[in-house]
Amino acid sequence: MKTSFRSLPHTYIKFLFLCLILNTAGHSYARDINKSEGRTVISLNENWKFTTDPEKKYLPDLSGELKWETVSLPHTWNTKDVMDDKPGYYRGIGWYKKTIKLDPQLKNRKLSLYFNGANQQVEVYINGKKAGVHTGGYTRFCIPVSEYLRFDDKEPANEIVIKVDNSHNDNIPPLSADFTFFGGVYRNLYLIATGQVSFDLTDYASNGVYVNTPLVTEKNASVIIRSGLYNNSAASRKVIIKTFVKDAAGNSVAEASSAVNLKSNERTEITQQIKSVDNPHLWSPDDPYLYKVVSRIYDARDKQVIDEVVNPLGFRWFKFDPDKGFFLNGKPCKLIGTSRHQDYENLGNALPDELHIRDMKLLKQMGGNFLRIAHYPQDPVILEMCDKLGILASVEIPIVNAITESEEFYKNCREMQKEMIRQNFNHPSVILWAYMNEVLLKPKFDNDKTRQQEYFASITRLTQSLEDLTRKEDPSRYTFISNHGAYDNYKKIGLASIPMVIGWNLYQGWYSDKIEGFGEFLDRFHKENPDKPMLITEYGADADPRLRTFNPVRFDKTVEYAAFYHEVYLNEILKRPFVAGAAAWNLADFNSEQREETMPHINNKGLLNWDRSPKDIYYFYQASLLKKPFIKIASGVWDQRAGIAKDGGNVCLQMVQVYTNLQSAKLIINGKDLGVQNAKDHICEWTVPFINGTNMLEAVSLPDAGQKDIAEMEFTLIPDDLQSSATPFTCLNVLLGSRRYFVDKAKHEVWIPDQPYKKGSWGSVGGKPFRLKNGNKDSYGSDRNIIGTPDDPLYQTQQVGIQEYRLDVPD
Ligand code: GCB
Repeated sequence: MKTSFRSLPHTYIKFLFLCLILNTAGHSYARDINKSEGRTVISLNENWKFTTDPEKKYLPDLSGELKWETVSLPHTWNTKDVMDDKPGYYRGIGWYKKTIKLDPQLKNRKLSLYFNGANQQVEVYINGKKAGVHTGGYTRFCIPVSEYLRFDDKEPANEIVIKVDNSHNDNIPPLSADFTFFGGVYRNLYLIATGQVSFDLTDYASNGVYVNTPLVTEKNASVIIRSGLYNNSAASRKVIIKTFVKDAAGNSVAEASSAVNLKSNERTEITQQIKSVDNPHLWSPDDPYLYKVVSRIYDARDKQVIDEVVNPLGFRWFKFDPDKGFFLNGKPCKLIGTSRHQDYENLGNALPDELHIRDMKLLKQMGGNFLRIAHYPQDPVILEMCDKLGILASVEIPIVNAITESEEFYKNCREMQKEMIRQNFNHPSVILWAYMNEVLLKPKFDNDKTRQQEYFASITRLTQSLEDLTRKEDPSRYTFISNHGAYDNYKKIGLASIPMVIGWNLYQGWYSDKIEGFGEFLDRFHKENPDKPMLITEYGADADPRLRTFNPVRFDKTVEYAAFYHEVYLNEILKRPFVAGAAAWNLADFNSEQREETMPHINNKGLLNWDRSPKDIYYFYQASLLKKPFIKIASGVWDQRAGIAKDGGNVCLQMVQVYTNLQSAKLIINGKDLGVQNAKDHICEWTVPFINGTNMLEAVSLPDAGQKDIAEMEFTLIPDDLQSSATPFTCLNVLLGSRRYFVDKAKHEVWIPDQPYKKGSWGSVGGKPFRLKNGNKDSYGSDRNIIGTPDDPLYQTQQVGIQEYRLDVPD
């Protein structure tokens, strides 16, 4: 067979990437060398001209004074302005244009533009004519373009123009949210050429084939395959649809074949059944064994392959039990993982595939078996990786915080839900379809209670309609939504009962003050709703990696408080079987342009930093979840330290934590054995004497010393007595009015906590730390963006009302 394939999004075809874009005199010449009728997918990512259009004045004429820059896709126009000190970021129109020449042989093919995603409203123009539109920034879409294209060598070449608009639109979710709505064609774009007869690309941009496994046991499994196909030609065609179930080695283990007579311009659907695959190799997080379903259309006369798509197939069965939690393949399986946003430092949301893949590997390496894809469907490669790595997943559409009571809004929500389900239907990793997040967080009409009741009734109606739609689209999965901790409000309007599973975003000990409230909430919900399965869909605490402390308090943004918070939460989650699972908020720090705080524009609740380097707490999850032996000097992440040498000595005592899943560990510093500690909840702790300069730490697992970890830490010793000769005073950086340390890695500077003045030493006389008067926050100082510096924590705290600040420095 001479057919070549590019992997269609969300299929995982073993493919020959046929990308023939030859640059000829400034424009591209897309040529298909494949003479057979099979499918070709050509990347259209390179060489776009891009400009913004803040005045909205260039439609339809794109000539004139516009300044174009050359970009490649994935692309967003918001990478820089989301990080500057000016509030807001560009939400408006962006234009992309490109010229391509097409091989005359493509003339008899059906051509479509396939977008993996563009935020959020798109219009496509080809050679000046509008070819299609799409609404919604997070789902895929496919625009048939054959009729607008020319297939010759003449100038000018075909011009493709894409208008993208990320302006706020009341009729398109999300309306508001704690993340940035980056604009642009921020995922891959393809030109797909198929024969006139092909699998259906127009069914909400799915690949036209839906694979169901109505029965799976250890002994056998049945498969039902529903395929949509169309004949776009003027003549009727006799075709044969063959479906092969292939195992991981590529051997066909079952087949089905159907003859179909397609009339001219007919779309039809056929259903094939494979009654039994014997002794199926089951799919699970520990053993994510994948079969594939290869679907082919053959011409009945010459037996040529006309089209082919490949879908993943994993044999598994699952259920949520309200008392006992989640079961996979008949065995209890606690779902533990994270939620994930799709952006990355310096790239916004326009990521190459490798970075998406890396995130999934990091989740797996953490020991996670669950991913909440929040708050919107993400790049197709995410679910491909969940299938491959064995990560169970939920996906949701972006209805966040509030709704608009308009037919247009409801319609857009329903369309997004259908797109999401149909595009991702075949992933064995998907177990839950969701459609709302904290929709009562910002209730409208607070000053008009009667009107507010109507608004709540509209929310209930929308919930019910999305619930019905989801159950109809896919009866094989569970439905769910995520609510915030205002339980009674959700209960009152049915949002704690309509979906099959209820997700809770809980922040006791963060947004509300008592961490014990978390366990209490879980027990109350379960008691009042004994038949409703539940998941914790969010919990988290901000951790700015530059802020450290030995006195963690809520809202101090230190790594230590977040570590404490996660330790408590994970423990509470694991000890309650009725909690089916939990997704920590969030896998990595992410951009939320309107946030200020210590690291403006960043939500710091990641277990990883924005560049995906781990925070200490990531290692805690590894120690708690991994089955293979694990030991890590978690405090080793804080490798530039400073502290006070007390009583004229030449060491500073500071606590060091080691995370391990082994029984105990011993710690050695600079060759000195500090003794053995038994791990309690996977944590061992030592008080460690640091010397000035480089300190070498080694943690060794016990009883057998098979595992060890090494950390090198730079320490700046500051004498308590500034005149002391044991540790000569050189310099002092103090974080006024704060109990935190601020680590500035780039400058090799560590700022230490403030202290009251002591004779011979330094500190403030009188005064108290500045606190924001903002209600329930135990604030560390100001939570405002300090303009003109990336080092906000240095300026956000103060000791106010001091009588004097004294430093008894030597001459
Ligand atoms: C939530 C939201 C999420 C926020 C998170 C936070 O409950 O669902 O979008 O980012 O809290 O960090 O405040």
